[in-house]
Amino acid sequence: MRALARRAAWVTLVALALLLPTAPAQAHEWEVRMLDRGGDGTAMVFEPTFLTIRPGDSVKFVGTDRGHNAETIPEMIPQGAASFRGRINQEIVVTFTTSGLYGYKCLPHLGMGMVGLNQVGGATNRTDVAQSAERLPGRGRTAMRGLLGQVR
Ligand SMILES: [Cu+2]
Repeated sequence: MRALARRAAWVTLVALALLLPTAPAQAHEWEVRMLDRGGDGTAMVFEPTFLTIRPGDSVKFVGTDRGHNAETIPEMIPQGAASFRGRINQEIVVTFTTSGLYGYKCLPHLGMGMVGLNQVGGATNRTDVAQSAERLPGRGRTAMRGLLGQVR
């Protein structure tokens, strides 16, 4: 009787273990810091400015210095992908599920060149992003052109 009860408990445990959801395979969380000055002396930057990641990975935008945010630039994300918008000083974690290029900016410092680019899988929307980059103001435009040059 006691052995039977123990066996029933085991069967229940195994059944429960089989029902547990499995973690997504090798999804990685990256970190992008929002800085007043980058490692090479450039003012107002995201670091790293360009990231190549896999679909399912996420990026944490860290407010290392104050007065910055991270938000997608309209027309610079893949079709059907979700945009994101952090508030000033807000740390956000964004999961990228749709493949393509994601151009983003710090709203107060766009004209100073504070933009970033994430390549998620293949660069499916490269032409669209390159066209939109030409409409960015000031150093935002030149910075985004440089980032697009890193896309493979
Ligand atoms: Cu900023």
